[in-house]
Amino acid sequence: MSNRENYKAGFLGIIGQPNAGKSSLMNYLIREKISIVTSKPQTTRRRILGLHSETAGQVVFIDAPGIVKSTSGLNSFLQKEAEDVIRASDALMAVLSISEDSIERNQEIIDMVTKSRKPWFAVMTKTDLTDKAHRINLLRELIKKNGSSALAVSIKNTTDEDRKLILDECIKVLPKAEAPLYDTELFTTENVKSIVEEIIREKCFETLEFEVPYQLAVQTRKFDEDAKPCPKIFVDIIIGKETHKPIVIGKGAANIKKIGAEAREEIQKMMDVDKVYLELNVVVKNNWFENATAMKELKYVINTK
Ligand SMILES: Nc1nc2c(ncn2[C@@H]2O[C@H](COP(=O)(O)OP(=O)(O)OP(=O)(O)O)[C@@H](O)[C@H]2O)c(=O)[nH]1
Ligand SMILES: [Mg+2]
Repeated sequence: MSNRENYKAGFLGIIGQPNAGKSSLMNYLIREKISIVTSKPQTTRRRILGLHSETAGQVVFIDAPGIVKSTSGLNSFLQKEAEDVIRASDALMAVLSISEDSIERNQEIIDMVTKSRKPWFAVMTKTDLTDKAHRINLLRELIKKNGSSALAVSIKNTTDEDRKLILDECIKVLPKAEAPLYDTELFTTENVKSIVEEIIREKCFETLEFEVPYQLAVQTRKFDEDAKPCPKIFVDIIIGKETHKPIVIGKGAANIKKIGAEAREEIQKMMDVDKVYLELNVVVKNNWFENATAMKELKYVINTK
């Protein structure tokens, strides 16, 4: 590794409103789909680590849930998780979407990262949305006024130059380091099992409407990677109400089949195998999202290590 003296490495928290494009941005920067993305807010529930390594340094991205305010249940976990990501990070990237309804929502994020007293910079997202283009200058001014330069990105219309500009800024705000924090060949520290669970949750989020996806969790029951002739995965889709069961299954099992088919295809790609056996089982755990013990079992618990 050249230029050891200027080598940088550290944790960069990705902070923004729900649906701002945080996970999309991380996946784009690390060139791998690690964190799930859907059109619905509050997709990301717990922190997901993504790694970018180059000669100048190593960025350990921490993709966080969007900022929500709540004092109970799963939403309170989301809030604490995002706050804990801020605490655990060496520096922060504020992700500010030009499609945000009000400038105050972006100001709120800027205030949070400023208050942390950690080095930070901002990236404006969704700049391809031409009907919102008039907000770009306003947002740029706001970011400048708060002491950061404003990088801009559209993941629908990406360029290598944008990517490099953002990655350079990420490395700039990180502390000096002797060595990388993780193996430089890795894209993530997530294990295959949790990526599989997240892929299934993504397909549920995309397929199901209203409160159903928000009261749904995914838990692996059995994961036999070495099974022959192909890996075998048994997964529980946990729902909060008995009445959600027919919705998740769908007419003639249409929804569960769709979720299974889409998830299986993506899991096969991710695991780099021709075939996986995937069995989905719908399980009711009444109001699990309001129950601390049930949430803990599903790993929706702050892990401060
Ligand atoms: N048009 C457009 N859409 C984008 C862009 N970036 C993200 N999106 C879309 O915005 C939606 C939310 O993206 P995510 O990456 O899941 O957003 P997030 O901030 O991680 O959301 P949460 O995890 O729910 O907080 C998805 O439908 C994305 O496809 C962009 O640059 N342009
Ligand atoms: Mg996300």
